[in-house]
Amino acid sequence: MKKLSGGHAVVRVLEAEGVKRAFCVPGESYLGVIDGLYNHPSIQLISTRHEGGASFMAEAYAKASGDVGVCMATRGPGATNLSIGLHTAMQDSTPVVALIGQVERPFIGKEAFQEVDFEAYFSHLCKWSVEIDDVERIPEILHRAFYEARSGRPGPVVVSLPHDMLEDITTYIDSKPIRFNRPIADIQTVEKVINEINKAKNPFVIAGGGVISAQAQPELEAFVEKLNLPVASAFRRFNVLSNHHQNYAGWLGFGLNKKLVEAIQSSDLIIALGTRLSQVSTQDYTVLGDDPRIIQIDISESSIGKSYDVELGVVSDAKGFLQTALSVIKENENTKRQEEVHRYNDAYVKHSTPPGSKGDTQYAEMNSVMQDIMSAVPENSILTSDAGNFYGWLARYFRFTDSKRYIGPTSGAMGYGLPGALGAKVALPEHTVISFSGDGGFMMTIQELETAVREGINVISIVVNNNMFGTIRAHQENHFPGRVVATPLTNPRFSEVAKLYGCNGATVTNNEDFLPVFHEALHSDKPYVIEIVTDPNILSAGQVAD
Ligand SMILES: Cc1ncc(C[n+]2csc(CCOP(=O)(O)OP(=O)(O)O)c2C)c(N)n1
Ligand SMILES: [Mg+2]
Repeated sequence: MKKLSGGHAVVRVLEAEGVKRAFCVPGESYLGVIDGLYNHPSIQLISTRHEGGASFMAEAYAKASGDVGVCMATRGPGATNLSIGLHTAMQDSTPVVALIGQVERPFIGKEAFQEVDFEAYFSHLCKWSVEIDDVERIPEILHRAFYEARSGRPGPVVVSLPHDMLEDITTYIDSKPIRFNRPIADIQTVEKVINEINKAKNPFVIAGGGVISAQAQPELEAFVEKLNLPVASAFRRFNVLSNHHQNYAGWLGFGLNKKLVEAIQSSDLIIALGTRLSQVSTQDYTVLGDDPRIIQIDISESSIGKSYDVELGVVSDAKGFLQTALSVIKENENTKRQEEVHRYNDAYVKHSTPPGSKGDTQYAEMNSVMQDIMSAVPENSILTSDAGNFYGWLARYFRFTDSKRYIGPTSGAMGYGLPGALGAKVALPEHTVISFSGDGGFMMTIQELETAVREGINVISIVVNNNMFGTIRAHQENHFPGRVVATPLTNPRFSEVAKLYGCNGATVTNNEDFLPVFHEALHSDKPYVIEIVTDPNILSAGQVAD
């Protein structure tokens, strides 16, 4: 039993939870925690240049490592800045714990300096928000915060730490994380699902983040091979199945393949596995047709039936469900659907093959750039991205596999790409990590290049520069033709700005120059920014590819 300050007790709980990294912007209100990390032997504290960057890094770190991401910020200004990454963690079901320094207890409720009621403020944005008002309760509440972040449908938890509470002294008794099992459907329910699949004419699997977080890809692959089922990935969840697999029918999201929509609409049974069938995946709840039959399997009972009426809801961890299913399915029960599965895959392959390049020399052209990236990107790469039209080329043409992973925000948050890449690279330093951003999104978190240089986190950032908020311009042209307002941008030379930060950088204005620059970036001993100057008239991947 030791006497410890509250700040140091918080660090002891982080150690017990196995935390290896925390991302922060420091503040005086929680200096007691930061001091506990001074020269810490097992927890690396990474100071960032904006709390939005810190929360994105923690979120991407969690996705890449499978551990809980930790970020920290101070009082109202810092905590509100954290919001974007916590919102992303909520929408993406990513386990994150955010520690926030709070006003001293005697001043709470007086609208004290930078005061915000965090339990109320984050109550909708996060899975749980809690304030610790007694130093003795740090282990109990903080372990519960980690448990809440990890268990069920994972998500973000905010823990508010009053400044004076962190300075109180406690008798610290070693504590342990809460251990728990993941719910698994019983064998009768699993057999019922298989029975329904066997009875259906053309069942279709839509697989989402639940498959990725449970690391159930090998089981999904075996399951769909045995039952001959086509698989579509939910929005930005490309890694549910190798995109080279013959059962892969493509991805749901913006700019999806119309042939995939037809295939899903002609299906008489949808198996939604680890997906809540979000607005984007279903394109405003239209993709599944008017009256779909759905079996939904999800770790969280509250995700079942959230977007659609389902015929059968199965509360189960995806991996556990699939393992049970594999133990009862007989060898290759259904060969009759093979032809259809191949037809869907052919349609995906056709849609995801970039057309030949125009050979333009005034601008670099994204079809050609994507071909070059796909030809040169090493195994064990992670690609992160922002939201924006530039992402259309990545989504459409890149083939993700076990060793070529995508990490990005289903929340559609701009500014994610660069800090997301830093979080992923910190988790998996041996991997090549490449971020994709537009000029609009890159400028939202560009300052994290300093974090990258200071901490020696060598990522490659690809910035697709069309000098505008292109996605919004495209919507503007559709809905308010000829009335361009708020979407034009002027930009600095991103490659030069990168050099001023201490990175390497190059600007590419034609197709031929891209590949040599990409190779240089892959071998760079510093973070590298590749700015690609694209034709402002080509706003989406489909515009030139169809
Ligand atoms: C944080 C945030 N703010 C605003 C938006 C709305 N939005 C979506 S895409 C976009 C423009 C993106 O511009 P850019 O990054 O240059 O990519 P482009 O569409 O030009 O390829 C905007 C403003 C958003 N998704 N996220
Ligand atoms: Mg742009």
